[in-house]
Amino acid sequence: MTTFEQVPVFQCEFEDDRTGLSKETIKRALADNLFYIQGKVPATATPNDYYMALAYTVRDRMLQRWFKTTEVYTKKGVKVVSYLSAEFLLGPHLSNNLINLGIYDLVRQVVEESGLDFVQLREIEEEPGLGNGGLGRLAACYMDSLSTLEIPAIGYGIRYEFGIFDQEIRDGWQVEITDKWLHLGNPWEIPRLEETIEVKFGGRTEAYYDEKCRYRVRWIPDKVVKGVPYDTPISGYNVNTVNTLRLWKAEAPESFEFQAFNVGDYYGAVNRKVVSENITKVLYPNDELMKGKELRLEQQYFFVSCSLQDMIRLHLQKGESLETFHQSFAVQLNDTHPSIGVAELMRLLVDEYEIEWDQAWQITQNTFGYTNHTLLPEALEKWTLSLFKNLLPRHLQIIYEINQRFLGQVRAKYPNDSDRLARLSLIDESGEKYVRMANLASVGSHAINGVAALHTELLKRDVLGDFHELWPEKFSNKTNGVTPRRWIVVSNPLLANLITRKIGADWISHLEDLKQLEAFIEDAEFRREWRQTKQDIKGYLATYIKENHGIEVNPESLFDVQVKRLHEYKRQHLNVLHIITLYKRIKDNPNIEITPRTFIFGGKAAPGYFMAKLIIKLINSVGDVVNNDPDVRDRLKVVFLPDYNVRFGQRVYPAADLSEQISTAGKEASGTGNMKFAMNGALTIGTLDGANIEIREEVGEENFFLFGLTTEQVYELKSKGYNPWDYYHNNPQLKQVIDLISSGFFSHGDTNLFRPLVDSLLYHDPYMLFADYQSYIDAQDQVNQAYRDQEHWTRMSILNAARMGKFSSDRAILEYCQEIWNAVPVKIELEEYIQGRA
Ligand code: B1N
Repeated sequence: MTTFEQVPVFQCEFEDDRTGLSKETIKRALADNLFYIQGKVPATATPNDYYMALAYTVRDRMLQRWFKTTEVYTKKGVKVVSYLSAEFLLGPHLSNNLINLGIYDLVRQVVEESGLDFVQLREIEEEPGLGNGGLGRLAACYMDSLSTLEIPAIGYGIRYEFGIFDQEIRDGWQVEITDKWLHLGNPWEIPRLEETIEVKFGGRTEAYYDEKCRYRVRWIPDKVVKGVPYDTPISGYNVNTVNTLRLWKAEAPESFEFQAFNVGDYYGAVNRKVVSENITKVLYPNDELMKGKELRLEQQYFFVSCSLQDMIRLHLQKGESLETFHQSFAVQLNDTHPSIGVAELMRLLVDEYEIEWDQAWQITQNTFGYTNHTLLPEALEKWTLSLFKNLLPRHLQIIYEINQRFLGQVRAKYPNDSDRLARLSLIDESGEKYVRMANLASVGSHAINGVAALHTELLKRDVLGDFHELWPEKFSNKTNGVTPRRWIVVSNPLLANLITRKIGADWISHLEDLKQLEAFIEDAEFRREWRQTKQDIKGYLATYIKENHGIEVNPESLFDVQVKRLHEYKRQHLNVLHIITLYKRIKDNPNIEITPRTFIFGGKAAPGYFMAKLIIKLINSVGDVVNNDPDVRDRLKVVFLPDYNVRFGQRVYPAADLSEQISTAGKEASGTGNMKFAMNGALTIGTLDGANIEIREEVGEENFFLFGLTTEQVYELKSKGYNPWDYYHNNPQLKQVIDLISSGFFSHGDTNLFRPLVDSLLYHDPYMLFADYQSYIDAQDQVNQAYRDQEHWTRMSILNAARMGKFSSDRAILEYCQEIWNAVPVKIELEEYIQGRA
């Protein structure tokens, strides 16, 4: 029999010709892909057809590298990082891949010489919004860095048919629209139908003795769902490595449907299929809120089981035995969302592969690392025992077994300490019983980390304090980072070019090199160029806002930006209190000298989060009044830009002068937007929270506008009894602002509209806006002063960007590799005839 490799036409020597990088070859590839893949000729082609042809042309130029990289996973001795995340907020692929492949300018030129509008085609791409916010975007940045650092890695997640909803604003209120990102096809993914995996749900367990008289348990599920992998290539910058992001789609298995057909239950069979396929339909849009919905646990178990089975298959294919599984894979849990993996790996090893419990436990602990991303109590995942038992009966037994053994150890170490046992237990028995997923992840992992220095300290002290006491050696900090490829090179080419002209291009993969910019700080011409670059980008954003939202903004004004999910702890409403304060000042004294500002907001509220939605309405209502008051004379503008997403982030970070990072101290685990702003030369106004602390440390306190209570002061004030009324009564300015909202001034006389918000502040103020109000206003006044001295502002802006080396995701990934994963780079070598090609 001939194998495909023996058939000459299937060998790749003509690859040069097919995916080469001469202009002619690229031009022909565009025409070929339009005709042979899209099935269109120019006479009938839509802009989307051209976009698809372009995307395939780029994807084709990654395939050789992708295959070579994938081959590496199958080599003995290569350790692969497996990043398990329920969210990957990738953003548009096209530009990012062109930059990473080093062919952006070339391809752009060819597209334009072909008579097509490159920018138009680029904007057609639907971004995969498979995440809520920072956690999902972090996973995407980490995938970029893993490839760039040539670390063998696979990202595993869920191929949601509907990602994060699209946001519209109607009459100032958020309206959610389903995100149909797949409706015109997705050229970046390849389904691998032959690697489909089966996942079981529900049913019951049964004990039995095997042929060697060993006690065993089998799981008799009542439902089986197929997981179909869809692979997306993740290119690295300036290297051959192209790693894989493998996202699972749920499908009903045919075999199960036939059973139903045989008893004549046609409707039941089809309905079952629909129900199974629901698992990967939609991303839960509740950022940092645990709702305990069964379908969410199904999603989590579904993708984790598919992924672990996939890893086991790859491991066994290498000819290795499962005893060495942890030497093949380092599996990182991106928060507790995939933490059921601890019980699932135990089930696979013990039940399916008949490994003894103790050894299986060793393997499991050596395999997993757990990253915690939040301290907010309402975000900590826990599942009722009844839900768990219905869906995953075998896993519940395994969790009980893990718990019993674990608590045995605790009892030995701390005799007669029942409170401690109750706190450490995997089961919360204080009321209705729950499985605590953070405890499961902590027990089942060899490494536990927080995402910024302060966050890790608080984690060790509070949420996982007992675990820290037990196993201090498991804990470490891994401060978040973001990829400078997407967040500078792709989103801010003007700044990237300016930097490269000064210091060369090495900074793109060695962000510490930005330090070299400090040498030019006294160069007046460089400062002028820096300032002009920022000005140009602000101009682009102003044009975009005008064209897309019909609002005129002054590009000379200070661009003050807060873009992030809407959440009370992030305090977008504190920002609004500042806007109203400035507005009052103008109303009281219309000729007052005031630094012109444009306040730009963006962000989505969870659809069921009433207070967050009311804050959006407040921003828009205040905007209506301020933007239309002739006394203001365009010195203040307030715009809420709908549908904040990765693509809009790429427009807005580069255009910001001021970055608002104003969460209550101790609440924002890290933040990553804060890093994207500063890298692009924005100054930060912020509290001592999350990574703000480290950013301030790096850029220098004189280049950062600090305000607000520290975490300690927040605790102290709370414990001695915080009373927001004291601030209201003692601060006339604050009182005026609050009274103005209450009076209906921003709501056409309706005194009820914002009452829930005002009452929440007056009676509870859980995030202590009132306590921080004056300090925030004072810091904003300093911002105004500083902005008036443009030379000084520019110096501070340059220093911010120059000192951001630490916040590259490359640094973060290197730390994970060295301190948690024990993973090393593997160079991907290409055959000679492909070298120097895309
Ligand atoms: O993770 C980011 C951090 O920079 C942010 O500070 C943090 O708020 C964010 C449940 C979450 N923590 N927890 C979530 C997301 C979705 C969900 O369903 C929780 N997101 C964060 C990256 O470390």
